[in-house]
Amino acid sequence: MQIIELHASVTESNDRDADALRAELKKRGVLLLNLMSSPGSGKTTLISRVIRDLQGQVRTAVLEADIASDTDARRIESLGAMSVQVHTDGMCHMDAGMTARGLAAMDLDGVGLAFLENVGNLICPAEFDTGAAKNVMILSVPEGDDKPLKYPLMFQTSDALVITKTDAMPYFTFDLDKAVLRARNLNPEIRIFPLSAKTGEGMDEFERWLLAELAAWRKNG
Ligand SMILES: Nc1nc2c(ncn2[C@@H]2O[C@H](COP(=O)(O)OP(=O)(O)O)[C@@H](O)[C@H]2O)c(=O)[nH]1
Ligand SMILES: [Mg+2]
Repeated sequence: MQIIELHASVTESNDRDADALRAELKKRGVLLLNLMSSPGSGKTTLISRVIRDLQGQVRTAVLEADIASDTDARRIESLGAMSVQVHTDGMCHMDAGMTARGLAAMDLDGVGLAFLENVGNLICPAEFDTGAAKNVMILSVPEGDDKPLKYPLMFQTSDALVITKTDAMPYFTFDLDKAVLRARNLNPEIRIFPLSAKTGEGMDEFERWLLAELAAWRKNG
């Protein structure tokens, strides 16, 4: 299990680093997805489910970013997928240089999907381009349907919104229509996938989207 200690990148332009990383990953045919959410909303569980469901169809690599511990990277490795744990030196987000250094520690040959599990919070990760092809925000049912009102930037910068833990819907006051409407008000283009990584309900549609995005990424250019 590899753990890398990283500090904020010192280059002057994060956007330039991000574009350079995106271009390199495009050349290699790797679709990098930046997963952002509150702690405990279900990022690692979702990635684990995708790895299991798509085993044999696509190779997956996972970059786990946390302030401490290596529990998430171990969870991913126990599924047989490649994973590296990055410690962010107390920082609440990943930048493009850190993402590039984390990915460089993995052998990406033959990898199709790469997930960056960003540091859990809904604020700073939204402000930094990591070089990912797609930003995916995860909102879980227990967090409530009002999060688009409180953290608008996260919804505005995401290409897709996964509304997870739908199996918990009977136990919480969560109005799915309201959540969808509020997210679309901020970002009319956002793709929305209600699902449960626990029961598997709704996973199909999300996984079809991932594979379609990978195919498009590899085709254009
Ligand atoms: N009921 C239910 N629990 C879930 C689901 N996804 C994740 N969890 C639980 O939520 C907790 C946090 O999940 P985790 O994947 O570690 O969240 P992360 O901090 O965002 O990576 C764990 O106890 C998971 O078992 C789901 O779809 N349904
Ligand atoms: Mg996690």
